[in-house]
Amino acid sequence: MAAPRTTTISRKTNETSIDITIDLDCQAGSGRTQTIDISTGIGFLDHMYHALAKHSGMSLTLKCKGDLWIDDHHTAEDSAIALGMAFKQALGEVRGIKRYGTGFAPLDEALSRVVIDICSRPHCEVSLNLRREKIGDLSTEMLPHIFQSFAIASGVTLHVEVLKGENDHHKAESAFKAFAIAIRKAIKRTGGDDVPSTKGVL
Ligand SMILES: [Mn+2]
Repeated sequence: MAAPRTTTISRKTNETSIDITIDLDCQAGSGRTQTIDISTGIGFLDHMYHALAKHSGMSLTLKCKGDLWIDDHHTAEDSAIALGMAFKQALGEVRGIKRYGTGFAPLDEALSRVVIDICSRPHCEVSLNLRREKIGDLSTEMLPHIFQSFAIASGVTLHVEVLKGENDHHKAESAFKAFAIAIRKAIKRTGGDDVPSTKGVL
């Protein structure tokens, strides 16, 4: 039986206070119960993290109390940083996993593609083509920033593209679902203990 890939972290600053518990191995058929409990104070952000957890097969509890009386910036940014830190910590050494993952997800007319490389080379390219200023209480400019913050904190290379779509809610949600699918594939265990790199270390 492989070691559980789960962790709990707290990240507290003058701007946000965040507690996360994550378990990467709760996909259907795993025998582990998937529990998702997200509360950031920003409804649309909760909706995106919930979709990410659900479709990646994670259990995720994420509580963020941020300075929303200023705006949504610190809460969106710091929750993504903390989630990236928790993901990296739960995954542990990059060994015995697929490493690369690709996800495509439609949501009605919208279609997104996400490619991830769990490689300790933090890099992020995002193209969402969002048109509105906000979706619910989340500024659309924070959506690329969320992907970037996660990539830097977790040390992954991440390419996120909305390939088509009209509705901004659909476009953003399809991107998070594609992200979830890419993660699910990349963290899948090979059954071995190999480091998936010609360098011998990641
Ligand atoms: Mn939705």
